[in-house]
Amino acid sequence: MSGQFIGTAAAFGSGLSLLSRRSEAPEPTGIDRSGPHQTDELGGLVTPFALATRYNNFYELGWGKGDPARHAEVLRSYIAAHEPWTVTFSGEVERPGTYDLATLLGWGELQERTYRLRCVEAWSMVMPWQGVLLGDVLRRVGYTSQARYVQLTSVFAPETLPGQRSASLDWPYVEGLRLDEALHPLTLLASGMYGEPLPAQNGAPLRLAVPWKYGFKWAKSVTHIALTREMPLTTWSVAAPHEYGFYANVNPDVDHPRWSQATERRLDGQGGGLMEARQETLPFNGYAEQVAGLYAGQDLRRDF
Ligand SMILES: Nc1nc2c(c(=O)[nH]1)N[C@H]1C(S)=C(S)[C@@H](COP(=O)(O)O)O[C@H]1N2
Ligand SMILES: [Mo]
Repeated sequence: MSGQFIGTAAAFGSGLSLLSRRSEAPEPTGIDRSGPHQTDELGGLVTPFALATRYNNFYELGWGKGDPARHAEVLRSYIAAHEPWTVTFSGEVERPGTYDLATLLGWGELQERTYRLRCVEAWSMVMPWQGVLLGDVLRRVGYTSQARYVQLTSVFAPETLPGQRSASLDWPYVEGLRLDEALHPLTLLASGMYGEPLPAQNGAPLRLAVPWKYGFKWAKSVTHIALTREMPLTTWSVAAPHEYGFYANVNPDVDHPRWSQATERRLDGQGGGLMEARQETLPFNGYAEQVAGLYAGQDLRRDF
């Protein structure tokens, strides 16, 4: 694969030390690191940092789009109080155990990717990410011949996170991928964005980035990764099984039961906030060339 949306750490000098210290770093505020000519490989403008950090879905921090930014300090403090952040690997793995973030980030070469994030709610952003391949991490931990799926679990701290005090969703937030999706070279565990440590509202200190799937697959603030034989439960397919499936591939031909998925509002800061014109949604969010082969022979209307 080539193109400016995929790259490694070469241009990101002190990246690794930044990554390992990221949860202690001060939160960047009001920084717009997206230059006027920075785009994804399809020419889409990178969303301003200020918008990407103020219009979020992170239900652990509230249900409004502004709530995650408003409550970010709660998660920041939680992370600081739990240094070092750890991720526990279990299930069909060769070397189960709990590993700290710096160790995990050392298991892969640092990647720089500019990805579209397409929310199932029919808005989208273009954001630059830094992280490691989930595949590199899984190969390092090792998976058994029985492993077929990966489940990722987000932070669980109901005494701290305001959204987890209500039973609005089944907490903790869980998401999953088929093993071949998890091993795909587009699938990242991101620890930074816009060249900064991941802001709390965007899923600090470590979140999934899987650009051909709807945003709800991009689990934030990951604490557990389990390899499983059976398809794991996922939060949204449990909450509303007729609306959200396990696969959740971006697909303009399969509408949400309550709205069309044919178009999206691109939040690129050009239209005065949220007034951007709609644009067409692309199959697999524009990554079909790379990932369509994963689903050969599969009925993607049934496996939505
Ligand atoms: N743990 C957790 N992860 C989550 C969510 C959430 O509510 N909780 N929301 C998802 C949804 S619906 C979207 S669109 C993206 C939004 O990511 P962003 O706020 O960084 O743009 O995060 C996803 N990851
Ligand atoms: Mo979403």
